[in-house]
Amino acid sequence: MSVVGIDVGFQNCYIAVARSGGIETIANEYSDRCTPACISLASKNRTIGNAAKSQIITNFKNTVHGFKKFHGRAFDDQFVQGEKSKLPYNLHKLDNGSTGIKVRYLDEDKVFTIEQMTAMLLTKLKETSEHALKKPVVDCVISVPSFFTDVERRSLMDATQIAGLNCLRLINDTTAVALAYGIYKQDLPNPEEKPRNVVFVDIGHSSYQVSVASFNKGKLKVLATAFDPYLGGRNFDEMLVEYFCEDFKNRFKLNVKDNPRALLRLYQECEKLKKLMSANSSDLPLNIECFMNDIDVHGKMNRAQFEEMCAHLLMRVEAPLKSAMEQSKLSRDEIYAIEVVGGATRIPIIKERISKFFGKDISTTLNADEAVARGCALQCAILSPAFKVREFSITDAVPFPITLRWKSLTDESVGECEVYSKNHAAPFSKAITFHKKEPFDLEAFYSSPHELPYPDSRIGHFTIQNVMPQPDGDSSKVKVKVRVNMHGIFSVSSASLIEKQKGEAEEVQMDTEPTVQNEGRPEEQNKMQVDQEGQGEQPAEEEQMNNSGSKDGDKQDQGASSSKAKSKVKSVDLPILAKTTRQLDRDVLNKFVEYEKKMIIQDKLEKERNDAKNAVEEYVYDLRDKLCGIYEKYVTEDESNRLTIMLEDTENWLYEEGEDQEKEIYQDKLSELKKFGEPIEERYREHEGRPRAFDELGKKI
Ligand code: ATP
Ligand code: K
Ligand code: MG
Repeated sequence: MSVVGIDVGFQNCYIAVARSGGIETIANEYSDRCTPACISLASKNRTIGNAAKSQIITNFKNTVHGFKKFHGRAFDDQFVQGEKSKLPYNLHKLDNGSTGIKVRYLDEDKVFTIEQMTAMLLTKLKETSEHALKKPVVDCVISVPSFFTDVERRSLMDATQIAGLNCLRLINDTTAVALAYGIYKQDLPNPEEKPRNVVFVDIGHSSYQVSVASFNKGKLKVLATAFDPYLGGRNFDEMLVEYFCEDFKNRFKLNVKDNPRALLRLYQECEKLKKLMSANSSDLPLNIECFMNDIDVHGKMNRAQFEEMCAHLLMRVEAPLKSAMEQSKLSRDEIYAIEVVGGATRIPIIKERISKFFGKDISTTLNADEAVARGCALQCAILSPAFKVREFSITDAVPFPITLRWKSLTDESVGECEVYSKNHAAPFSKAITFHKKEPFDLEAFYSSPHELPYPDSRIGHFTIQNVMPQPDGDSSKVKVKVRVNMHGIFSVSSASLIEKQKGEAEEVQMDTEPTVQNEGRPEEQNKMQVDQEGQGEQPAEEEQMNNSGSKDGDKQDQGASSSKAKSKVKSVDLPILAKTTRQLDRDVLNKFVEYEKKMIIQDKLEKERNDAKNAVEEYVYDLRDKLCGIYEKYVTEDESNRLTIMLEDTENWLYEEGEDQEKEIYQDKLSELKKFGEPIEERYREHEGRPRAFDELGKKI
């Protein structure tokens, strides 16, 4: 299996892999360890990553970026609508109400789902990893913002499947960073000692995440998470763009916002300026030649000015820190270190604000760009039976409380209980026991919608089927297992009818009747699912913690409501009918899987065609150079003249009717040229090679 970790950022993606030397981040074909989250669609192919980024301005309508936050969101969603007005490409409402992206691809209008867009990006990252590891890559761990809800996570999981990846875990960004921090630390307190508490801060291009984690030897536990999902580097770019739009309007009478290309250029220049200001506090220029209407524009800005105009953004730095600390119930002097990562934490005033909040210096011991990817790869290595890595257990936290409501199908009776409180350990399975005579409904939802960055608090609707009364007419005991899995996704994982027995321990007892249904998604049937219900005899486990961060998924008691039944009971599996927030049906997903494969082939063919064309062009230039260089002695003037004309014709052809031909045509063209070129090359080689061969021989003797 492959050991690969992928940080899918809003702007930048990084890959880390496990090789014999340990975990390392790898570079793509541009020798760049960062692959931009950017896809450009064209009439013959798509380009992804760096090559796509260079199309942002030239092919702005079909170059897609900044789409990560559309996962799981309805087109009518306020956030989507807000973004839509600022994007150079078109969004499109899909039949199921979700957000699609409309582009020209293969000379047709085409709408892609967000899952498909992210899958394209993942395809690229998969290929880059395969190239580095020189073997197929399927298994991987992918990062996700800690505030992503069920629907966003499910959508991302669908994307991984479309790309042909088997995501072993969606790991929260800050948890990946915590793992990268802790796993190599030799001096962590022993398990019985007071843990070391560390705050992790990740400010990327689109969002701001904080977590507090405690470390002991061999383990980490996330105590709290907090976030501002809408604060990141791009907000600072926006402020600069706004400023210069106004400035250019006044000084150059230009309406930048009416010109998408100019606006995109301004965004790029402002981002560069922002980065420069991190290193330099003096006045810095912003110059763009031929900006609009052939006008060169120039402006300037300095750090103090920048900080002043971003004051309202900087005010938002404190809240998540405060919230995370309050939730963790730790005082500031119990914090051992504050580790910051993410590109936007390079802005000096941001670092300053964080440092000021804690009253101590912040640490930047981790690689700000690569820590998330490295953490992902480490998690993948831990999960891989093939890779030896230090035992390290990871207990993450549930970011938003989850409530389960049950409803009788026949009468009015309802009830509810919060099954996962905020910061509850995750992944985690729970068993809930109901007493029912007939099928019942369970509805899962996030209990505090006001905390949710996502507009919809629904998680899923589960009907527990085939529930029947006991032969004596009594209610049956129905045990329902719910779970927040490795990906942070909630599910009702199983339901079973327990044969009547006396004196058993029960965790939660409910007198009303519900129903449950299972979605049966493949990734939930993976090996991490330890709480599979058997058909026959099995020990009853009322509550179980599946601390899947460690290799053996060791189980722990969860305290409070935990109890263990000693008796053996007989249980019968009950079918669950699940309707979750998942967007894509199985057959739609399969169609997308096939389509992605088709696009991969199309890209490959197009690349081969281009390579064939380039080979002709290169041969033309190379031969021409040599004809008046090293080959000069080996051709007659006549021969040389004829060939030169031929090369010129070929060059012209390449710019005219030869511009866009099938691969075979280029290959034929090349062979035709070689028919004339190769004999000359041969003569040259023979002649040049002979004395040297003698020399070699002479040396040997
Ligand atoms: P997200 O985490 O929101 O999904 P991401 O992971 O793609 O986004 P990062 O790569 O962590 O984001 O950070 C990118 C941001 O950091 C961009 O806004 C970029 O301009 C900013 N950035 C990078 N270097 C600097 C710097 N030297 N000074 C200021 N900002 C910087
Ligand atoms: K990133
Ligand atoms: Mg990031």
